[in-house]
Amino acid sequence: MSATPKIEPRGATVPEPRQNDPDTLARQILEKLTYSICKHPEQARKYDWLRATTLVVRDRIIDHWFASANKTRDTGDKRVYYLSMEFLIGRLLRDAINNLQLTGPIQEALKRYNVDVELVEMLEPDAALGNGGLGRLAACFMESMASTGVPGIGYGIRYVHGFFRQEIAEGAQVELPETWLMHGNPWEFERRDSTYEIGFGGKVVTQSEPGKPPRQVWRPTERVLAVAFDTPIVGWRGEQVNTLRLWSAQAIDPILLDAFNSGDHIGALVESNKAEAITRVLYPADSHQAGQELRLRQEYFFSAASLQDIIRRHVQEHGTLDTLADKVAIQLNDTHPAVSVAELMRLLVDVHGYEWDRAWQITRATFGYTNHTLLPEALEHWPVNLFERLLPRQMQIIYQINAGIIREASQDKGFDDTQIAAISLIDEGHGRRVRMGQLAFVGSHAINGVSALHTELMKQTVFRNLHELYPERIQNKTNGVTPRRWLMECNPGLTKLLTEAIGPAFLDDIEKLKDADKLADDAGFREKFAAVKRANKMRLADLISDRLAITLNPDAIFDIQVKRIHEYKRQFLNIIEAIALYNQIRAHPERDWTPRVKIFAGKAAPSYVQAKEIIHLANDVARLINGDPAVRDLLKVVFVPNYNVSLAEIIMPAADLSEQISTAGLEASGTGNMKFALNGALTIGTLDGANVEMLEHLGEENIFIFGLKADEVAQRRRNAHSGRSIIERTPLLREALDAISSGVFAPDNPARYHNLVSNLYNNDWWMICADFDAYWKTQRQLDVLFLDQTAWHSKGVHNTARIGWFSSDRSIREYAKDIWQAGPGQNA
Ligand code: HBZ
Repeated sequence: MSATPKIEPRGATVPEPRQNDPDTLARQILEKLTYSICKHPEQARKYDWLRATTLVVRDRIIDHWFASANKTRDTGDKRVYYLSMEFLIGRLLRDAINNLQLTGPIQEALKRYNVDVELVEMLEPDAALGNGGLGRLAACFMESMASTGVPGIGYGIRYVHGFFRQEIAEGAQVELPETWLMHGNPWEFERRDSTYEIGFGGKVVTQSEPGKPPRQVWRPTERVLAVAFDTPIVGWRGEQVNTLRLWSAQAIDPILLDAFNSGDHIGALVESNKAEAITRVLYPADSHQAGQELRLRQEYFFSAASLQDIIRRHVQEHGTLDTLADKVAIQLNDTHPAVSVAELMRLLVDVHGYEWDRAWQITRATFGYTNHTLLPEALEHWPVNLFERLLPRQMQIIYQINAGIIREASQDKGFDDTQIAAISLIDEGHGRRVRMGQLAFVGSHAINGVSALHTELMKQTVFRNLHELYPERIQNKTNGVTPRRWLMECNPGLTKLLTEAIGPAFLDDIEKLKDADKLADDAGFREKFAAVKRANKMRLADLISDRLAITLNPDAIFDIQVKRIHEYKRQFLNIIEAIALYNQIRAHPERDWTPRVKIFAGKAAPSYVQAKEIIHLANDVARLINGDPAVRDLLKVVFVPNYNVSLAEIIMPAADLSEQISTAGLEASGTGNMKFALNGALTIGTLDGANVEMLEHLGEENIFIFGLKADEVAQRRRNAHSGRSIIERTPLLREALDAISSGVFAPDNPARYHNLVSNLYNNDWWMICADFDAYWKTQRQLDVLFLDQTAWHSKGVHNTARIGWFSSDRSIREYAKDIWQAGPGQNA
């Protein structure tokens, strides 16, 4: 759509940058409260103070936002576009205040009105536009791009309802709609001048003009508008401000007047409801392909809108698309935006008249693709007939891309039929389907996994044949987390302690935390480190006491597993261990048990039956154990409902022990593992995902690794492993499973867990029985270690000091150099 003409201002520039002293801030907060919110301070509620404070902080961001955008435009530096179906950003106010160095001044300014900044910050709703690791990684990456000076724009969907709210009713998960936009969203700016039409359906016609090659033209039958909403993302120290641009769907005709006038008032809204449905809700499955038409519509909708926006900006600035790949890098966050490959080809060939081979060269040079999972059930593939009906021209283009790849494979590499079938973009085996992983792979110049192990397994498994065809394309980019949110903001106590001990240099370069490594041997420092941990544990204990009326012993090991609930993540193994421990404490009350609190939190996909059973079991087990005076405060089990980013910010700093116990080979990376270690927790984990590299960085004496390795898991699966014989010869395990089967935890429905348990006997696909003994022994080793607080905290200090490499700043610098050729030092 064409933009409305601009007014040419005479002599107008942007206003003077704002002052950051508490007096000015206090005055401006009052002004916003009065004139933007229309509240007298005496009537103002906490929520009004939040809004006023947000607006004052936002003004400061805007100054830098303009400057960043102008700089990139003026220098012509390459931009990075991060296409992601999910951005799990959480709250933004504290992040903005911290990165603008306004923590002290804002606190002081609000104090003048007797307002506690923390209470105000806690009212901000979480932007929960993601499911888990993948969405949170996108959020960390946005912040790190801004912090490392990479001009980046994130593109995604402005879901009206983000990730569902979880309640636990009688032990079971209940899903409730999430309504983060209920009070409006002061962080976003609607950009009506960045509105695009997105088509669906219809047909493709061939147009011939004399003297020109015939062209394919797509004539969609359905069209909706994509409207941009921009949120600023402030980098550390506030210099660079990037943009998160989220698309919202709207009908072109909000009301069908014909229908309305003939009295069909509901029918008049059909179109608008259908259009708006596209961006109404986030799909809550993180390990299963949704498979519904609406999901494919979402994927195409945001991909197509983003590409039109990118192309418009590029043509405005550079006049030609010949230079697209020199000035634009587009990263596909998993396969959800993979249809972009076909769409960019369509735009280049059909709309901008490029010849096929040249268009293909530009496309491949522009895209990069990050894979986040090897789980077969999570790999996206769409029925060809659905694809064809919704996106007929893109389907033709996919066939044409496929023909080229197959030609290359058979002619240049001599691939046989089996190899060709494996690389084909069309899966002929399961009713014809488009394989989005293959499409993303062939359309990109760089394909990356998210940890060293995961990248290796990508080469050996899902992409084995494509890797053979293009051996230089797959590379590793190990994940990272932003130390601003996951240390400075969530753990001010530890940040202060570290600053006093090693100076503030680590705030700008988190790998300088290494300077704290030697303090592991310093008794004075260790004591302070322990005191910070204890305060953080008290804060979590208070929250749990408020929300669940469970009293915790802050001197117990806080043993925490928080993440999506999934069989491969093995919360079940952890629960079985809790039951075994409970049995042992009851059987041997005279022993010197180390008190332990097992904390769980996480959401199950609403249709994932086993995951919901695991949540139910955790709650049932918690009820029984917590109610048994025989174990007093030696063992408690807690399931904290509604895990989200804000809750994670309280949980991570409070952990003594971090559970990273996935079946080896299945967790692509994990990022919670990094957050816990950064906050000084020790890890019990398998050799999976990024745990493998954490072991290298932390040293084997500072991390507790157990269990089968990825190749051993694969081998057992090939040999039809089952749990029966292990259970029969492992009394601790058998007794725990017998207890579950007996129904003691579920007197209302004793058969509730029969399926969960019988799966272990008959199959043990996730190697819970296979790893139980090693897990149990490692836990008991940790019990002993915890009694030696000096040794424990010394390892805690080593964890914090040595984990700096797992910063998303490091990840982003690697992407910038090896994949994007963008950012500081990369522009010619
Ligand atoms: O991505 C996660 C991986 O499981 C985790 O190991 C890794 O650390 C993280 C970041 O790389 N994957 C996801 O979180 N995946 C999803 O959330 C997902 C969402 C929608 C889907 C499929 C997967 O359709």
